[in-house]
Amino acid sequence: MERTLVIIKPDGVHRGLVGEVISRIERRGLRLIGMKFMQVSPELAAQHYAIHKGKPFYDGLISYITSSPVVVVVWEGPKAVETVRQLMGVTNPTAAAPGTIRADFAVEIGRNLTHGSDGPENGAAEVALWFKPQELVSWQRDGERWVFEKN
Ligand code: IDP
Ligand code: MG
Repeated sequence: MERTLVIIKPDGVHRGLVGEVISRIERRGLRLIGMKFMQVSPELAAQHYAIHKGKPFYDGLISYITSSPVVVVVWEGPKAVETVRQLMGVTNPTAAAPGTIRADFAVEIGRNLTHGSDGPENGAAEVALWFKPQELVSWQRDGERWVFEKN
């Protein structure tokens, strides 16, 4: 079972889109296993976005993600990473497919509402960075066999 980390970034929180984003992923069928509302420290932001250090948008990205609280959610499913990336749409909202979260609710790449892990290994690493093991819940939903073929 794959895991992916979703962040509803400060713009999503301020704009009242927390429920909308979670609802789209929830209705798709992924299993929720962890969630918290938190202020991101500069240290955590730097670790999370280490791959982007040195890029022109890096400083803006760190101040954006640390500017006010975010909601962080862990989802589990057979193809959790790909499923969330598809629901979010590509990084630049004006290039994202209609019907995706970024296309439906955002206009600028630097205010694109959500983060989703970009690969299964990265998903596992990001979950470990943001959550302690005891903050994640191992459970089975009623009716899960009607969403996951193997569970
Ligand atoms: P992703 O969030 O779709 O995985 P990444 O390339 O990993 O996209 O970039 C991380 C985040 O950095 C983006 O979601 C966006 O908020 C921000 N970002 C990426 N490229 C730009 C840019 O050219 N200008 C401003 N912000 C950017
Ligand atoms: Mg990324």
